[in-house]
Amino acid sequence: GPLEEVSLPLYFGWFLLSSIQDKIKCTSMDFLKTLDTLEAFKKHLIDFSGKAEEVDLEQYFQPTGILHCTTKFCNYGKAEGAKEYAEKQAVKDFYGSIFDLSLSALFVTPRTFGARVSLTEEQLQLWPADADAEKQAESVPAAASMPLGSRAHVTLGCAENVEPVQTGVDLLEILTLQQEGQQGEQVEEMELGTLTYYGTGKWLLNLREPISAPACFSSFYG
Ligand code: 2AM
Repeated sequence: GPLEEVSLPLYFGWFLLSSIQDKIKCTSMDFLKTLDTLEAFKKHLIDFSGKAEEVDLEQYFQPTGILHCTTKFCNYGKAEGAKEYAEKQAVKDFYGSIFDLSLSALFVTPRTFGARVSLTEEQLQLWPADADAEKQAESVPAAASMPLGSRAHVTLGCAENVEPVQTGVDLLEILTLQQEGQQGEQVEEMELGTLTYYGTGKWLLNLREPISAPACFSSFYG
């Protein structure tokens, strides 16, 4: 098939359809705007600016292009397990299919802004089985013991000089704190859901109503 004839892509993933991209961009910008004005956020500004100075979060995070949830970063075949992933039956079967992704939380750190994706059993068939996506986040030691697919996310923005790969690392850090029993500090009931602070600039908004996002499973060559 066509997947074998050309070299492997930069990555495989779910690409959000354009109608929902606009909706998510609006919702996420509204969230940043609100977060910026909260006293609780201002109290911890030092995490973001190194000084207690105001930050404009909408400027702080640069958009990173088409919204997607990476399943496997292949780096044109140079990444470990890339070929095996491309040859998985589920990858071939579902290539080009539309899925409904459930965006269950928004999170903000001094480095990244993202949305957590809660995968269904069917969607997990497209997640690298050996959890190497998790292993790639070597800077989070406890990540190995997290349930498969914990890292699934959509990057919504990155701080200056931060690579998008950091978003998954940041999410795993927050989930690891949760798993270790850290409750965090519930700071606010917002219209969208409950906002919790996990220390050192880590904020998580659990969405009351998950956002359902139609997305096409495909790949990106760049
Ligand atoms: P992201 O999934 O957090 O957005 C191209 O760089 C895409 O591949 C981005 O979407 C990026 O991060 C993802 N990516 C880059 N390097 C990666 C890695 N080592 N592991 C997993 N995903 C990676």
